[in-house]
Amino acid sequence: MERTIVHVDMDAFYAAVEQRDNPELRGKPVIVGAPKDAKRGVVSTCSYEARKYGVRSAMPISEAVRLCPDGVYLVPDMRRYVAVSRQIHKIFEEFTPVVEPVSIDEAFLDMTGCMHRYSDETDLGMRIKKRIAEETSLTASVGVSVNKLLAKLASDAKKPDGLVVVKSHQIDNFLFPMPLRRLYGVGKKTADALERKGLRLVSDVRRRGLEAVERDLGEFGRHLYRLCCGQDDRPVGVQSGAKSISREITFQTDISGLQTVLVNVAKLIPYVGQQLRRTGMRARTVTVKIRYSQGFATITRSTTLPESFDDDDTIYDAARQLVQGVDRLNAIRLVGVGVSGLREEKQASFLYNKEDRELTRVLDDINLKYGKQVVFRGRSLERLD
Ligand code: TTP
Ligand code: MG
Repeated sequence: MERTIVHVDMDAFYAAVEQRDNPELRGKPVIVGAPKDAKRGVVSTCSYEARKYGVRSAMPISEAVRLCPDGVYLVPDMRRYVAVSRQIHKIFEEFTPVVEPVSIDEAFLDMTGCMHRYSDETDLGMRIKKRIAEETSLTASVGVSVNKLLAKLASDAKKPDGLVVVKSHQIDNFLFPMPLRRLYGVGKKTADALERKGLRLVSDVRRRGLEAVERDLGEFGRHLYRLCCGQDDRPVGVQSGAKSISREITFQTDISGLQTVLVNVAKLIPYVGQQLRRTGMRARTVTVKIRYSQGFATITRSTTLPESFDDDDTIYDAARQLVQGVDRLNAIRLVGVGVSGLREEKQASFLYNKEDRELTRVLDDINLKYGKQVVFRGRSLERLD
């Protein structure tokens, strides 16, 4: 059966909240991330006025200042953004119980079987936008299509304040001019490699044909071709989002020794843990990955715990035991830590150590504010002995 999937994504989210709450900022380039004179810090987001200057998320503040010296630079105020995030996610629930929150300002809605309430997909999209505007005085961009892949591309296609509907007979027209790097799962490195093979747009892949693409790229080629046909069966649901969260470091010079490996593992864990907590998920499995410099041999070790977790300490304890069980800890080129078996789940309250919970929350808040790990636990400091 054909599905109706909606993707909603707020426009310039943090910056839009700032402009809403301070009318003087409206129409101005607003950069949220760090003060103008900050030595460190990155751009969380910026208003569309600032994007005209080339400012982008994740750019160092210093670079933003160089591009847009007259911008208004603000420190994020997560409390207000989270409050708005709650409001919009509540609105989604008014439309359907099948909601998959993706991030603070974004969600998928499965509206299959509910369409008799609307004259068509455009009507549905307009009503969602209208409810968000009434409730929050903010704009969102909405995409409506037959699956998650297309709905997300559609919501992004006419930002800000966009509404794009892609019906099944429009899929090819919509996708053909799309750069491959915009597709889910095609990262920058992959996109660069594809471009060297003459594949830049969806239409390039489609023209080359499934057989040739599969011959050249194997299993990934088949997957890519499917995406380029706009096929995506992933269901909307809390478990179908990220299946795992991981981080890794590649070293400029190889590392050796248990202590050094553990210090690096400890440095990665706050990133993994923070992302886990931000998505409101809990995990069951911890994985450690080690790549040796010689021949790029890679090993992974995993352990699944009896209880789900979302705290850094549990991840660290499990990772430490896994590393201790590895025979060879020299000439290491890369170390990674990941969690999987994700689900949205409340932990029994007796398992919580309240103070630790509070500490984690404060660390997350600070680190989120600065867009990087500025405060961390002692285990990730190099030992001098
Ligand atoms: P996005 O939806 O990616 O960006 P946006 O809402 O600011 O802009 P638009 O959707 O119109 O392109 O992210 C939502 C919020 O998440 C964003 O307002 C700030 C935060 N964020 C970061 O803190 N760091 C990042 O690198 C990104 C991409 C987002
Ligand atoms: Mg957004």
